[in-house]
Parts: sequence; C-alpha cells; structure tokens
Amino acid sequence: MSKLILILGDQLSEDVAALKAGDKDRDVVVMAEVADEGSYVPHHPKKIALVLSAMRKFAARLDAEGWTVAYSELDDTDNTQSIAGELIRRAAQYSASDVIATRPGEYRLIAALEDCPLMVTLLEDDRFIASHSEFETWAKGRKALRMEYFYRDMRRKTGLMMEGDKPAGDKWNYDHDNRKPAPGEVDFSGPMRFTPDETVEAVLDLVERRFGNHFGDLHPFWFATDQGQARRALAHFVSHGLAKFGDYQDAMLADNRFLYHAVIGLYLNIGLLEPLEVCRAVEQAWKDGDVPINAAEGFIRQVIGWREYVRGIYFLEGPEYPRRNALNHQRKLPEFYWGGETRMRCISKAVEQTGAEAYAHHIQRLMVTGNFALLAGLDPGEVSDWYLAVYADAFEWVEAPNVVGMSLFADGGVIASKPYVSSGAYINRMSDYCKGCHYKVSVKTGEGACPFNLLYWHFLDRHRDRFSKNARMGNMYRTWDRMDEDRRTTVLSEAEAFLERMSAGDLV
Ligand code: FAD
Ligand code: DLZ
Ligand code: SF4
Repeated sequence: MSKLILILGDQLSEDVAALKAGDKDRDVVVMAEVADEGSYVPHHPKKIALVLSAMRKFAARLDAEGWTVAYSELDDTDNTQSIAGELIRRAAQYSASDVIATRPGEYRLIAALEDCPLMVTLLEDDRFIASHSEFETWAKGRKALRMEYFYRDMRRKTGLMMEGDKPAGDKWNYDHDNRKPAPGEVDFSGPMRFTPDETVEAVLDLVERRFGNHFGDLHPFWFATDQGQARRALAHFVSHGLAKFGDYQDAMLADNRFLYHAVIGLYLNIGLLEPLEVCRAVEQAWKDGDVPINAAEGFIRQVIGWREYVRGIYFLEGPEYPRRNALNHQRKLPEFYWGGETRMRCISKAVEQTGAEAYAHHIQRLMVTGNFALLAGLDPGEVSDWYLAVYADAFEWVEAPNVVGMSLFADGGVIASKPYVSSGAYINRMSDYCKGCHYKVSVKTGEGACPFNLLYWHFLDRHRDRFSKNARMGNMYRTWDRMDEDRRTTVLSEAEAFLERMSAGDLV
C-alpha cells in the first residue's frame, strides 16, 4: 500500500529524511500550499512568495524525477487550508493511512501532525550537523550552555578549518578582528538577484491577491527560488563578499542594506542550500588564499556554531520556550515596528529595509530593533511574532532562540550570559544612523536626548536585583551609581515620559 511522504515548505531538499525513506514507485509525495501556514503570523509577502515559488519548483523537479506528487495550490477549491487537512484528504484519495514526515521546525506543526488521525511517523531532520541527542549529550550536566564550546566540538566533528586536532591558525575564534565600524565605501554589490520566471510570476500574482495587505513590499522580488539559483548566489558571495565579511560583520549603514553579508539564511532554512556545502565552499576560498582567516572562520562559526546551537536550544528547552518572559516585560509593540513613523533614525531605517527586503542583518536585528525592544520592555511574545513575520529566513526553531533568548533575555539567560543592551554610543560607533537623526546621540538628558541613552539606564535600574551581581555588568552599575542623584532622577523620569508618550501613540 502506498504511503504519503509529507514535504513542508522549508524541507525542499532531496536529502530530507522523509524523501530518503520513501519509495518512488509506491509512495505519494504530498506538498500543500495552505492558508494556515501563510497566516499563523502575518508573513512578509516576499517570504510567502519565496516559500511558495520554491515549493512549486521543487514539486516539478520531483515530478520530473518520477515521483508521484500530490500538490495543492492555495486557490484549489477542495484545499482544506491546513497541513493535517490536506494529509487526510490525500489519504482518502490514494487509499493510504501511513504518513512519513520529517520533524517540522516548529512545535505548533509537530503537535498538529501528532494529533492527526493518520499513522504519522516523524523522522529526525538530519540536514543539520548535530542531532538532537548529540546536543542533549553535550548539554547534559553543564552549568552554562555557551556556544563557543559547542562550536569547537562542531569544528572537530566536521574537520572544517582544522589542522589535525588543532584549529587552523592555532586560534578557535577570530571574533576580536570582526568588529570594524562601518566602512566609508562598500565594494560589494550585494546578493545576486534573479528575474522572476513564469512559475514565480504566477506566485507573485497569488501572493499579491491573498497576502497583499501584510506588512512589506512584494516587488521587486529577486530571491533565488531553486537549488541552482541558490548555489549561484552562494558562489557570488564567496567570490565577491566573503573576504570582508569578517571585518564588517557588525557594521551598519543607512543606505547599504547588505554590506558584506551573504543573504543565504533564507535559502539554507528552506533546504535550497545545505550547511556543509556552504562551509566547504567558504573553507576552500580560504585554502585557495582568496579570503583571510578571520572571514572564513567568522562565517563558518555562524553556520556550524550559532545556527546549530540555537536549534539545539529550541528543541532542548521545549514547547513553552518561545513564550518565556523572564523579565516580565508587558509593553505593547509600537506601531513604528510596522512602518509607522518614528524620529529614531536607526529604528526607522532598519524597519524600512525590513519592509523593502524582508531582510536585516544580525546587528540590525540585535542592536537596533532588539536592543530597543529590550530597553523599552516590549512584550517578548509580540516582539517574537514580529520577527517571525517580517524576515524571509524566520522559522521558529531559529527565530525564537535568537529573539526570546539572545536578544530579549526572556529565557532568563539560557543563551546569553548578560543582556545585549547598549546606549546610543554603540549604534553611533558601528553605523551612520545617528547623522541626520532627530535626536542627538551625544545628548544624555533634556532636549534632543537619544532615547537609547535614557532607556539604557532605565533598564539597568529597573532590573537591578537581577543584574547588579552579574560579574560582566558590574562596571555598568558602578557608572550608574557614581552619577549624582539629581542626574539619575532626571534620566529615569525622562525615560518614563518617553515610554508613556510612545505607548500613547505620540510621535517619538
Ligand atoms: P550572514 O550574516 O551572512 O551569516 C551567515 C549565516 O550564518 C546566516 O545565513 C545564518 O545561516 C548563519 N547565522 C548567523 N548568525 C546566526 C544566528 N544567530 N542564528 C542562526 N544562524 C545564524 N537567523 C535566521 O536564520 N532566522 C531568523 O529568524 C533569525 N532571527 C534573528 C533574530 C534576532 C533578534 C537576531 C539577533 C538574529 C536572528 N537570526 C536569524 C540570525 C541572523 O541575524 C541571520 O541568520 C542572518 O542575519 C541572516 O542573514 P545572512 O544570510 O546575510 O547572514
Ligand atoms: C512559511 C510557510 C508558508 C508561508 N507557507 C507554507 C505552505 O503553504 N505550506 C507549507 O508546507 N509550508 C509553508 N511554510 C513553511 C512552514 O510554515 C514551516 O514548515 C513550519 O513553520 C515549520 O518550520
Ligand atoms: Fe538611534 Fe539615538 Fe542614533 Fe538617533 S541618535 S539614530 S535614536 S542611536
């Protein structure tokens, strides 16, 4: 009897476990565009277009290879609009009762498959370097789950940039060399862009009609939507962008959206690229002498270190992890996260490019929108839903640990040993946002004071009990305590007034 092989929109790889377990001559591949997946958060239209275009092309490829593919388009009249609903419908159509699926990257969907009245076998998603059990073994008995030590194990396991059992260059981590501020000029033209073909055009029409009211610009749509294109985009980055990736990884520019970033997370996360192929390409460029060691190591660390580590944390911590709120932050997400007006140029520019590209790089996410959300005490659940919606690479297994854990400290310190907070000075050092801002980054209180400067101290003050004994934060508290009392009172009352105006919907 035939079985159904479920392939989700972020499992578009020939190497995905369910497909490897299937039998081309007997089984039916089920792929379904469904409203449920398009609307659990209001995804950016470019993200929906990416997923649906890549799904259609992958289905066509499987079909050409001889698989029977039952593909549901969003507009099909008999589409039940949920993954479980489509499995049940296809089971009746093909007289099948067994489903083979690769474990989804989100608890919501895992629960839906477990509750489905068919016989569903969930296979581990082995497109990653570390399995769940490997991560659990690594984590067991450790007081602190710091990425650096996990990363070293992944270097040993993969042999990437290793010389015997020693790291290349005798150093595991070149992060110290990766903190240059924004360059005057960027000599990389950014990610490779692709003209939509017939398949993509049809999806763009559909997304415009069905999701055109979501935040973000659908056009111009330029993402890669199949494996061949994604590989070309990777090669383009390795040849032209990688060499300076390390140096300028943390830099931000108002009028350059990509700097030396790869813009491949979106392809990795839906299966168009594999982590090891990406890292091998980067390692080769270093071996060939085309890129310096800090660039190659810095990049590989992101992929086999951070990416694997956050996935490990997501599955280790369990289904309630994405809704944690250790700092009890309750403030509502202000309208300017959805494109409303704000006088803070850093936020306004980061949100503007997010709307245009469904993309912002790591430091924009962490030190601009994330930093502000943490300082202002925004509700982490709302913030997390925002990140899940607006970035093309956002899937809960990777989004939640980065937002709830790394950025908002809402997991109470599982990921970060101290909160990533900064005043305006950091943003000014690493970007050109402050030039031309309504606020003045050098002004600490009074007329024109940068809100980050006020909120930074407000945050430390209101969480004194939790953080003042943190060895890495002692200096911050000593500086605060050295300020005279009047000054501290002014800072706190101006910060309060700012938050009140923001929450009342005033232009801030
Ligand atoms: P590059 O900067 O060129 O880095 C190369 C690759 O390294 C990325 O493609 C990605 O696969 C990997 N990587 C780097 N940092 C991380 C990280 N912290 N976690 C996981 N992978 C990493 N990444 C996502 O893939 N999805 C998300 O939803 C997501 N949300 C984030 C939210 C916040 C608040 C923060 C601080 C980071 C988030 N990240 C997320 C991590 C990182 O910002 C993106 O992976 C990166 O910006 C993607 O762009 P890029 O391909 O140009 O990456
Ligand atoms: C993100 C997304 C969207 C927008 N639409 C679909 C879809 O119609 N069908 C589908 O199979 N997958 C889609 N996805 C990806 C899923 O939401 C993703 O598989 C889960 O969030 C688990 O990571
Ligand atoms: Fe952002 Fe403050 Fe700089 Fe304005 S002055 S861009 S609000 S950090």
